[in-house]
Amino acid sequence: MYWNKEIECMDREQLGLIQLEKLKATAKKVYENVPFYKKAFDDKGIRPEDIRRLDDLKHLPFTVKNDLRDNYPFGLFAAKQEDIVRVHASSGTTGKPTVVGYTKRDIKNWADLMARTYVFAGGNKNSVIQVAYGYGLFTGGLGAHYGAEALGAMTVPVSGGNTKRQIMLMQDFGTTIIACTPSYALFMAETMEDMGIDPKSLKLEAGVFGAEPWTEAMRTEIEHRLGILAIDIYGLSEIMGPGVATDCEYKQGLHISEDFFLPEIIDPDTLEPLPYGEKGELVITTIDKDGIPLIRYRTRDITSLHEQTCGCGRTMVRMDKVLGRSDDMLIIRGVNVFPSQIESVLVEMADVSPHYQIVVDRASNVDSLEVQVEVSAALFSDEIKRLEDLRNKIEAEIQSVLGIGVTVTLVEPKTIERSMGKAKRVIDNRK
Ligand code: DLL
Repeated sequence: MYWNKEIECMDREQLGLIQLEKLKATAKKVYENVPFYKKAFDDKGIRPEDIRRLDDLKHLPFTVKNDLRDNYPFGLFAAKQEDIVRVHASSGTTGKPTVVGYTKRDIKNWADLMARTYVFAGGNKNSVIQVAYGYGLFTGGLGAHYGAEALGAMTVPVSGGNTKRQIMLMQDFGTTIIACTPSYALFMAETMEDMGIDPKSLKLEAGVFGAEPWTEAMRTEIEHRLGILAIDIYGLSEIMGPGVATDCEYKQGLHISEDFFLPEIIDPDTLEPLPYGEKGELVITTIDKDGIPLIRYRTRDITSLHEQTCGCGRTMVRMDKVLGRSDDMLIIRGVNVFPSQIESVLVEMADVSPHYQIVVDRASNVDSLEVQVEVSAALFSDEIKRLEDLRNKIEAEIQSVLGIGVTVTLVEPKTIERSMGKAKRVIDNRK
């Protein structure tokens, strides 16, 4: 099933022609309306008219998150303030948030792209979609909400939190699709188990999970525990919000809605574009936005792109699951570590739950990495010897994946804080 088959399965050459026209129009729009871009284009000696082929994208300037901060709050908007109907913002850990603005047409297009996403998860007008992403300045709640309405589904705007009530509503309203972060989905599964509710007794069929990195192993765990299809949805507020890319039931990477977003992968050190299949930093140019179009936005997310048509028939480029941002990469004694590498080990292990936290510290100039992970209640009350064996096994397994020694601490069930939104996996005491 498709939401817009003509676009989703379009011949790539034909798609390229549409993209080129949209790119030219976007470059002209930002050059004429955003002083920041006029200067950035002029500094590179390029004019919008110089764009003749899609490949000319590589001559355009990059945009980074700090450019939004430096132009806080509305400096990068290309539309007049009277035409902006909504703003969202992402709260960085320090300083001012980055603010994005949408015109009426942007909101309509975003809802349409989100509706496309729900169809990937098997959604249709008969679906009951429970939106458990946070509503507010975060794009998750309202983005998922407008998409569900555009699809024609019955939309349940609960936002995050109050987990027992979420579950009651799922039962009473016959929710078929749940939209939330994967870590919250896992917490919902755990809460259902505590309440003695069999997830299979619900009408739940699928989940649209994103906003944070999660591994394939975590997907299998969630699918198994909730008895649903778990779809990965990617997006970021600077580019639009949720719905930039989504995977389908083939789970072979997330289809990027290329009629709106031009993806590139670059080497983050040389800033040179990399070919399909190679891993690097995802860069996105929005080619059909009015409020805040961005040219070559450096997402910091590490992934790779694949061009082959998917088994589902869609021709749009697919990106691999994002397993981390370059900012989240830890450097421990000189070795690069992504939290997702640790997650993939833990989720595969029997007797531990997938609730974990990573604590990084430095003593006498030496970095240490501790992984705290919950064990099952049965094992926790078991003999010390078994706990010791398990701890050694996890340490050895993580060491073989990362190539560095780590300390594993087994903690009692339910001691690691549960997340209703984006999970905080890492506490870095070195900062
Ligand atoms: O997280 C938008 C969103 C809401 C996406 C709901 C999906 C669902 P931001 O708060 O701006 O926007 O955070 C964007 O989150 O650059 C990635 O690092 C990370 N991220 C988002 N989706 C995924 C995903 C929303 N599916 C940042 N897998 C991005 C891995 C993700 N990381």
